[in-house]
Amino acid sequence: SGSPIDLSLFTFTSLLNEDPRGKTINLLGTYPSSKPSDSNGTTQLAPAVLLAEKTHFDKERIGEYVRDGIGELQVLGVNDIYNWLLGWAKSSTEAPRDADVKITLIRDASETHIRKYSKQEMRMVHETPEVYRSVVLPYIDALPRERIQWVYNILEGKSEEPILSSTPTHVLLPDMKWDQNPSSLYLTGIFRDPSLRSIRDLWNKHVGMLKDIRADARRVVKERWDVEPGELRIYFHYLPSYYHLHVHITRLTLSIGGMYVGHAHLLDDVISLLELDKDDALGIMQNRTLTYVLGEQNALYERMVNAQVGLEA
Ligand code: M7G
Repeated sequence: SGSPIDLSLFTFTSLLNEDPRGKTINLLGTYPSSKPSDSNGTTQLAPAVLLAEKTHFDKERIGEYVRDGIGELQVLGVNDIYNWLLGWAKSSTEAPRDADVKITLIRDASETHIRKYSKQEMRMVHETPEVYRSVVLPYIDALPRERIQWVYNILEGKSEEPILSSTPTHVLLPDMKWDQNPSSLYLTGIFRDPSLRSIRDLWNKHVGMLKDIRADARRVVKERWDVEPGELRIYFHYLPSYYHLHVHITRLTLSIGGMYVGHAHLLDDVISLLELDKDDALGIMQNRTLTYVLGEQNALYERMVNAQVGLEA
C-alpha cells in the first residue's frame, strides 16, 4: 500500500505541455521515490510527472453552485445586455463541494512517461502488416514487463482500485483519467488473456469475449449511473500506450484527446470486422494497414525513421 501523497514534496522543474481549452497542464518535477530508501534510510528524489486538470461542473449541483458557491466576483466587462466576470469559489461551504482540480502524479517517472506527456509534433503513419512484423512487433516484444505492472496488479487483485466487475475473461474498473463526474464517465475494461497485446492480435474466435465485455459494461453503467447503452462510446486505441488489450468505455458527453480519428477504433466496428472474417480466412486485423497518428516522442517513431518505413514523406 502506497504512502499518502503530499504535494508539497513535489518540486517543479519544467512545463511539459498545456492545453488552455482542456484546462490541463503537464509538469515535470521531482518527488520522493516510491522505491525503498537506501541503507542510510534516506529517500531518494526521483523524476515525477504531475498532470493537473480543472474539473468540470457537477450538473446536479450547478444551481446551488452559481447561487452560493461563488464568493468573490470581478466584473471584466459590461456592454448593453452583456456582462462578463471572473469568479472565485468560496473556500468553505457546508454543502459537499466538488473538487476543483484532478491530479495525476506519476512517481519514479520513466523517460517514456516524460516524453508521452511532452508537447510534440505528430505524424501520420501507415502501419502495413510488413511494418507491423518488422518494426512494431520487435518493439513490443522488447518492452519491459514493468511497463504494464499496473495491469497485472489489477488482474491479480493486488491493486487497491475499486473493481466494478470481474469475469473469467475481463475486469472492469474506473479509468485513471476519470474525474468522477458522471458526465465524464470513463471506465476501462482489461482482458485477462496476456497474449492479446493490441487489436492486431484479435481473431474471429474473440468475438464472444468482445461481446461479453460490451454487455457487461452496459449493465454496469446502467446499474451504477443510470447511463443507457446508447450513451457509451467503447473503443480501443491503436496505438495504445500499454500493450495489454483493454477497451476504453466513455460517455458521449465526454470529449477528450484519445478519441480522435487515427487513434480510436470502436469496439462495435472491430466486432463487425471480425464477424466478417469467418474461419479467419482473411486475418482482417493482421492484414489490414492501420493508419494512425504517432507522436515524434514515441520510441516507435524513432524506429520507423531508422527503418525508413511507415512515415509520410
Ligand atoms: P492506452 O490507450 O494504452 O493509453 O490506455 P493512454 O490512453 O494513456 O495513452 C490505457 C488506459 O488505462 C488509459 O485510459 C489510462 O488512463 C488507463 N490507466 C493507466 N494506468 C497506469 C492506470 C491505472 O493504474 N489504473 C487504472 N484504473 N487505469 C489506468
